[in-house]
Amino acid sequence: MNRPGTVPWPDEVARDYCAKGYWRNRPLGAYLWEWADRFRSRTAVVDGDHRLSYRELAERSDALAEGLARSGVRKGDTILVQLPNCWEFVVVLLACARLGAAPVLALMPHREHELSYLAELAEVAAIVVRDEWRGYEHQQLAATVAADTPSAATVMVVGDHVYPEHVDLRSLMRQADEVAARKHRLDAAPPDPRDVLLFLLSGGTTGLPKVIARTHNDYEYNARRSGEVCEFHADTVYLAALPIAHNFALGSPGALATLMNGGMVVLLPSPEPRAAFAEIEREQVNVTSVVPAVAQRWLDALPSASDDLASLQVIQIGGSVLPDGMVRSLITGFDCQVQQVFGMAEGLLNYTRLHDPYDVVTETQGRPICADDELLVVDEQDSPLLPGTPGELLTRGPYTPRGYFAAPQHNARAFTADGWYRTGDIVRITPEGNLSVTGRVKDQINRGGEKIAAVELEDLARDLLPQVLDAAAVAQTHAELGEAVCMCVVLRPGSELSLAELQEAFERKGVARFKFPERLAIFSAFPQTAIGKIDKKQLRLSVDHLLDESF
Ligand code: J2J
Repeated sequence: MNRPGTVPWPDEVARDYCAKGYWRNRPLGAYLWEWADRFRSRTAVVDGDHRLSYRELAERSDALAEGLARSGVRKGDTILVQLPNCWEFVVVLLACARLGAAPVLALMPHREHELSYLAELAEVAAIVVRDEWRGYEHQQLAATVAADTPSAATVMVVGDHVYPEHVDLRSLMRQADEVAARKHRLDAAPPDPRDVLLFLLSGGTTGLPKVIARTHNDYEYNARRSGEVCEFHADTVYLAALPIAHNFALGSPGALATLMNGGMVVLLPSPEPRAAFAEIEREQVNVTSVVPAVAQRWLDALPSASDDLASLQVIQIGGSVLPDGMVRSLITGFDCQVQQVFGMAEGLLNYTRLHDPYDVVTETQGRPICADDELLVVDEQDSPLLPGTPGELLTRGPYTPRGYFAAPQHNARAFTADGWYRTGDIVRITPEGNLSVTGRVKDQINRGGEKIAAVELEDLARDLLPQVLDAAAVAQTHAELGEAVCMCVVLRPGSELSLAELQEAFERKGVARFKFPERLAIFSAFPQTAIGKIDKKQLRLSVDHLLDESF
C-alpha cells in the first residue's frame, strides 16, 4: 500500500500474512462477479421495496464504476461518502472497489465541521450525499463543503431533487447495456489489493475523528474471517439496522460477509424497534447486530410488540460496555443466541463463539478471530502484566493497520515504535483466552456506541466561547445511552454561560449533534492530579454525584 499518508505493514510481515492465506492479494471488486456468477438471481440487498439480485448488484456497481470515471474520478482518488443505509450505499462501495477509488465513510449526523475536515484531509475528488435526509439538506451541505475544499470536489447526489450543477448518482448507474464489455474493461485495470479499499473513522482521542485506511487485503480478510467465525452462510439474512458506515455493520461480519456467502442484506435506516421488528418478520431476518443502547430499546419494546420474531437466531452485541444482565435478557427475551463483540475500526475483532459455554457468552467479550492477532496487556510503562491482570490492551495483526491516515504526530502516541496499536481499553484475559473489557484509559465519551474525543469538545468550547477559561468534557452516566457528554467549565470572572448558549455555539459551528453537551457543570476550579493535570476521574465522580442530587 503506497498511498501517501498510509502506514504499510512491514514487508516481511505482509509476506507472512499472504503466505498464511489471510491476504489473498485480490482486490475486493474481483469477488463481485464471482458472487454474481454463483448466486445469480438470489436477492443480495433489500432496501424497503427495492431488491437487488447478485447479478444486478454487480451490473449496477460496474456501471457506476465507469460512470464515476466519466465524471472525473480516477483510480487512487478518494471520495467522501455520507449516505444512510440504502441500496445505493452498497453499490457506491462496490463501484469504488471496482474502480480503485477509496470512499471515506462519514456518518449521517456529521456536518460542516466534520465533513470539511475530512474532505480536506483526504483531498477528496467527489462528495456523495443524499439530497435531503430527515429534513436536513445534505446536498446544500455538500455544496458548501465542496466550495471550501482545495481539491475542488464534485458533488454527487442520491435523490429526486438533484441541483443542475451536481451529478445525479443514480443516472450514472443506469447503463444497462454492454455489461460484458464494461466488465472486461474494469477487469483489465484492477486496483492494487495492497491499496486502500475504504477509510473508516475512529472516535479518536485528539481533535477531530482519525481516519483509518483499510486495504483490500486486510478488509476482505476482516469480513471473510468474521463470517467464518460467526457461521454466516447462503441462508443468512442479516439486518443492518446500525449504520453500515460503521465497521460493525459493514464488515464485522455485517453486510460484506453476508454478500461473500450469498446471503441477503436487509437495510434499515434506523434501529428504531417498531420498524426493525416489522422488518425481521417481513424478511425472516436470522442475524443482526446492535449496540447496548439499541438492545435496551429493543428489550423495552418487546412486551408490546406483536411481530413474529421467531426467525431471529443470533443477536450480535458490542460497541460499548454492556449493562449487567443484558445478554441474559436478550437470550430469554428474543429466544435466540447472543454473540458479544469487542471490535474497533482500527482492526482487532473479538467474538464469543456460537458454541461457547453460557458463562463465556454472558460474561466475556470473546476472543480474536485470527491466530496471528497479537495481544499484549501492559501497565502504564508499557511493561507486560502477568496473565489475568487487567491492563491496557495493545495489538497487532493482519487487519490492524500500523497507523492512522496522515497523522504522524498522533501515530507516535497511538502506536508503539514496533507497530502495536494502543487500544486505550483496559482488558483482562481469562485463562481460556477470552477478553473482558473492564474500562478504558482513553479520554473519550462513548455515547450509545458513538465515540467522541473529549479534547475535540474542549477545544470547541474554548474556541467558540470567550467566557470559557478552561473546559473538560467528561462522560456522564446516562440511563439509555450508557454515557452522555457533560461539559465542565471554569468561566472568566464575572461571566456566565448556559447550556443553551453552549449548544447554540456548537450548532453555529456545524458540529454533529451527537457531540453536543447534554449537560453543563460550572466549576470555580478543576480538581487536579498530583502532577497538575485536570483530574477527570474526580470530575466524573462529582458530575454523577451532582446529577444524583438534582433528581
Ligand atoms: C466494551 N467496549 C467496546 C465491547 C467496542 C464491532 C463491534 C464494535 C465496534 C466498535 C466495531 C466493545 N465492550 N463489547 O468496530 O467491528 C469500544 C472500545 C473500542 C471502541 C472501538 C466492530 N466493543 N468497544 O465499537 O471503532 O473502547 O468500533 O476500542 O466504533 O469501542 O470503537 P469503534
